Amino acid sequence: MIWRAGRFTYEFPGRALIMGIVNVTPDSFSDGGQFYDTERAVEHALKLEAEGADLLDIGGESTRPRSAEVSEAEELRRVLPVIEQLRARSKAALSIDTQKPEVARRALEAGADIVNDVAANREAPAMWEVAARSGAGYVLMHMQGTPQTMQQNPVYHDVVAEVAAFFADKLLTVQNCGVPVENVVLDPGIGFGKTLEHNLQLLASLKRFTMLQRPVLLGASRKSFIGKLLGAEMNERLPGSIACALWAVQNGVQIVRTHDVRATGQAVRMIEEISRRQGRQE
Ligand code: HH2
Repeated sequence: MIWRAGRFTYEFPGRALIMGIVNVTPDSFSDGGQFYDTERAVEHALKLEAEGADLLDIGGESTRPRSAEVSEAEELRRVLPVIEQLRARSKAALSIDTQKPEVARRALEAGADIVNDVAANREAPAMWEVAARSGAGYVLMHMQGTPQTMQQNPVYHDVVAEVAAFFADKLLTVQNCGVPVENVVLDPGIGFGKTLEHNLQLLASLKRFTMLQRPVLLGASRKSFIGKLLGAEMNERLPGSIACALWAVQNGVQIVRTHDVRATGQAVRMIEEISRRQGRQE
């Protein structure tokens, strides 16, 4: 299976890709304010790359539950200089994490390779038209509602079936808008309009999504469901996050989105080497 993403083409099965998170925000749920200026964001991104990130996901608007919406001008002010500098200084693939088509368009123009679309549940086609024109990779993520409303009372009849149906429906929609299927990655959107139980059910059923003939991305890093399940504060969630990453890779997920690149990358490499030998022995 091929994934085309701007300047990059990835082939799977292969080793899993590590996507490092670069939040150029004052209010992200786990690291808000830490990398909230161009220089610090760029240094952090280069550090994540040195630690083994294949992809760098740059975001200028927090999507944590009940987060404040950011204007287009402010979001552009945060992310564009970071993307421009990384395009010159980094060899990693660059992803723009945004809900706004104009931010995606300008980010791609500045050198981003991938649109990470957490709001793929919208109806308007503008984002898909931007992705179609550019040849960028496109992350199609499931969310119920919006970041402002999503955790109020998420309800599903069958969360796994509904996310699978969403993927099937949106895969057709984005292709109708001109996004080549080879550019699309699917993401069940852990924590986006989901209870603890929904998140665990989605993780337990990842094979339903990895069967769909597109690469799957998973972002569980430091999320609150880990804290809820384990009674772990934000700075205690690395073991739970790594467990999710390893489970995901063992179930066929090709891209892991994480704040903790070195630790997660090491754990993933370890399990991949062991799994490969198991395949040879059987
Ligand atoms: N999670 C977050 C943001 N973007 N994109 C994808 N594709 N998948 C995810 O699971 C995902 C995402 C939330 O994490 P973070 O960026 O650390 O927080 P915030 O949204 O508060 O900036």
